[in-house]
Amino acid sequence: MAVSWNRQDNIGLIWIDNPPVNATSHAVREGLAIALAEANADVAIQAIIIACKGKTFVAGADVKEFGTPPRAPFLNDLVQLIEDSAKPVIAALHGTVLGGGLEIALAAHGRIAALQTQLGLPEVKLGIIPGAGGTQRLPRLIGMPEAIDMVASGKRVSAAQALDLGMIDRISDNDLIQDAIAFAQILAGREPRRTGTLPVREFDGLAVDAQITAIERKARGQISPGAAARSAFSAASLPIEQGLKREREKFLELVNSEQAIALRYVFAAERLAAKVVDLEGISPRFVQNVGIAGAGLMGAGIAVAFADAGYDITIVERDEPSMDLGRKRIEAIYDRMVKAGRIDIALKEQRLSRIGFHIDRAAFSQCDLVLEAVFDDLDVKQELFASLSSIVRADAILATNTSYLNPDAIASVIMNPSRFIGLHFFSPANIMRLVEVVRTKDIAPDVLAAGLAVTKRLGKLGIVSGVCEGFIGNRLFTAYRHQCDIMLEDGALPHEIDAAVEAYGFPMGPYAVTDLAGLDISWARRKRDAGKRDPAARYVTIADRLCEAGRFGQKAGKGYYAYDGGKKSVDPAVADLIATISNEKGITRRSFGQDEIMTNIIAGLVAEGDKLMNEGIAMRASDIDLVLINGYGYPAWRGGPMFQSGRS
Ligand code: 3H9
Repeated sequence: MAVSWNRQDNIGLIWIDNPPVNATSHAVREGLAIALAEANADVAIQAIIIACKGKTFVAGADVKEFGTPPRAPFLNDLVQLIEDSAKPVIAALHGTVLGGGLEIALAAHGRIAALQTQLGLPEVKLGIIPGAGGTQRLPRLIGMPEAIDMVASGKRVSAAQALDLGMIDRISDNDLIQDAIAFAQILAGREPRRTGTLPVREFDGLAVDAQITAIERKARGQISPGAAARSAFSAASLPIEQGLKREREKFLELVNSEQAIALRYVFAAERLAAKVVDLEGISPRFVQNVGIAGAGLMGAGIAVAFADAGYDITIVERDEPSMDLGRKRIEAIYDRMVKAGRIDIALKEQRLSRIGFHIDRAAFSQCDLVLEAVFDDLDVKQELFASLSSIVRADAILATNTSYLNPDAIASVIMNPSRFIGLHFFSPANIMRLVEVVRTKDIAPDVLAAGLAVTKRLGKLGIVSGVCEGFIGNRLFTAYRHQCDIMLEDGALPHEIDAAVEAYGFPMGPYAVTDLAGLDISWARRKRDAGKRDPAARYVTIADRLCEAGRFGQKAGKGYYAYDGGKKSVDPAVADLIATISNEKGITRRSFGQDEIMTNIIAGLVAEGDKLMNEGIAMRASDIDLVLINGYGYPAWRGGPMFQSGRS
């Protein structure tokens, strides 16, 4: 049964049991409404607790029901029943209290949470706004700017933060249900404190206006963050009944919007990405002690990602000065987090204490996984892995973070290549969510499963890729850049393409990105690989010519743009150079509109996506969309090129 209840002395205990995440499916809503009515009708009961079986309190409305005809009782009505209950209702929270789950809790008259609980209203990530009172009750409990921040970002807060904010009343660090019963005894027989009747604390109206404007700008075309913020803002001016009515109308308007449909696709795609047919029933090989070879920019970011996820890390650098530099890099990342208020000094120290620094590779001897983040050169990597083979345990996993080299070629020097995997992190590795989990030729199933399990524990999205030059991401990026370069040669200018791409919803256009990353590394690669190029394929020389002119990007003060005093501006010299190149090739330049630019880019991405599927490099079309969204800034609310072209 999805909902059951019993009486313990004067307390009615309602249990929701709807695995895997206790979503408020129809059976839960119906059962909860009945249980509430029965517990209220039982004269021996003075207070009611709502709690959940399994690993979490309600994690939201059932997303599988979205897009299907709604069936009463509706969640918003049920939540109102909770708030209107004559007897005090206490929500006993654990796990991830999200969306409709938090809305149930907000309507209760008391909230107690287990220590590890996380709470949030992530609806915006599904292209909707909370539809069961979240935007109206949260500001009444925690204040306007804080509530707007939560509903518009969808971020989660910890139980401790929730307590500080006033979102919950108590934390249980012992037995949640016993503590909830003790709390219920205090409220028993008292007049419930109804969240909907509370006033919204005074706030600075101008500051909140600016906050909402900033949210809308940052959303770059996505509707839900601004809509959620505005709905929360209305709590200050509208009586609760009207606020709830408007919130519901907006929810119903958005739930079947194109953006919400695309974001639901992304939600399902992310869960699908973790499912690999031949890994069913395979337990991942155990990983807790992680070795990282190299603490350059990439290695440092990777070390932070692992330390944040509770792994024990051993870093080995080639000498003392490099080791000190690596340590400083890692400390600097943590200092930035402290400065941004994301962690405190104690947490920084705790995480740093998980990382050991060494210059002798023998330090890797007890690691469960050793990942290299050294210079992307086959000889360097082969030398490293050849020596690691005799240092690490026989069952230890060996991983490469190479972006372009063939992992199977690297693995050829390893005694047992079945333990070799590619884990391709994106830079900055402690921030970027995407990791390509590369299925090498001889990989053991429990090693591939470990790659996925590790990325999940890191809070990242692992996408399985076959072996090819550049894997899924760089292949797509190359195709994307090629389309853009062709348009440059045919008549567009870098700032026009960047503007079209940014208007579409990407945070940055391709040429601004290239200037930021630097043009020199890919130039070196192009020169190295010149012999491998298909002579029949169209080759655009603009990037090479910019490099020849010393225009290596922001670090050189000039690239596709000029950077006088660090400020980006369109450079006529670049337009002249591009026009010269077009002229040399006998191309009559023409103008490109934003729609045409995007149509061409998407067509290029879809064509490369098809190739990746046909070659078996990508497992499914939706993985291709996820790589673009999480690695390259493709707007999630558009679903991705494969989704838009009807391929997934
Ligand atoms: C909402 O609440 C709207 C309301 O404001 C208003 C309504 C009127 N529904 O992620 P996992 C499934 S909107 C149905 O791998 P984890 C998921 O598909 C909702 N199913 O586990 C998967 O199934 P399968 C707001 C759901 O431990 C399985 O559970 N809430 C839902 O890594 C395990 O999922 C959210 O947006 C759902 N809501 O993470 C929360 N959620 O095994 C979204 C999950 O068949 N969910 N499933 O593939 C999450 O963030 C994570 O799933 C959670 C668990 C943190 C809960």
